[in-house]
Amino acid sequence: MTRMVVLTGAGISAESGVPTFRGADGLWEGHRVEDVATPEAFETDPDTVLAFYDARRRALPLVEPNSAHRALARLEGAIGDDLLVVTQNVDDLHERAGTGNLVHMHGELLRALCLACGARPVWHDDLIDRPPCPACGERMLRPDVVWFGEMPYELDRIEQAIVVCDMFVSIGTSGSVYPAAGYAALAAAFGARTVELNLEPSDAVVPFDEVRVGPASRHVPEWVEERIAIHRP
Ligand code: BJW
Repeated sequence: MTRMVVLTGAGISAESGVPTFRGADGLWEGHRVEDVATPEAFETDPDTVLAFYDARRRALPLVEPNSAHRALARLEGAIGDDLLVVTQNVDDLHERAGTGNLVHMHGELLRALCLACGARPVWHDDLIDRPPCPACGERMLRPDVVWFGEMPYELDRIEQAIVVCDMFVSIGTSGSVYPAAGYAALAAAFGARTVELNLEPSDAVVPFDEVRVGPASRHVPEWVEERIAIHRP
């Protein structure tokens, strides 16, 4: 049985209409994402940061998973727990497509994080008006997303899956943010085959064994159908 870890980034959701971070039409246009996606930016100007995430949360129901998200859900249907999808995305398109074995390493737009008690309630409303935390009542909720300098979620689970996987696949990520940017090299060091599916090749530190260049909506379904055909007895 082939054990796989698939790492996804903003590129997989781009064709659903969710903007990527870097590049011409990047989400933080005119700013370096490294300067604004920080706890310091939130401390300095919480209203701007809360309004920014409120707008992105409100836009989520307007977008739909695309054929790449759906293909990964089909792959899980075929190989089950041998697939772990690790997403850097804070949207909910993987789960809406049907992926269950999923880690949101940079958090989720549809959760809030209470700075008073640490609760992470599911959250669909705005945060700008400082609503009370459902767990402790304090009005100290922030978006449950991981900013620069903060610890991503479930790193142990991710690394344990990578060191035993046979294949590591990176989809639609620029490979510019650590620790995710180091995962392909980690997988390769432990003997996995590494594959990149991206609109443009990323700046990988260690070259991938295979690179397919083009839109995720085309390459991911093709790659998944190949994997399912190989898996079929
Ligand atoms: C398509 C497409 C189509 C387009 N089809 N493809 C060394 C080791 C460890 C840490 C560091 C280190 N050096 C520096 C650090 C610190 C820092 C870091 O990485 N800095 C860099 C600037 C160098 N990292 C951190 O601070 C992280 N925490 C941390 O390290 O904790 C301590 C620790 C230490 C040691 C071990 C473990 C931990 C936290 C990083 C948090 C990142 N947060 C953000 C914001 C989240 C909230 C939000 O959504 O607003 O996460 S930043 C932003 O970048 C977001 C993304 O998840 C992340 C990655 O971006 P992504 O997904 O790659 O998007 P883009 O836009 O960059 O690229 C899009 C790609 O899609 C491109 O390649 C296109 O070609 C492609 N594409 N259309 C296919 N149709």
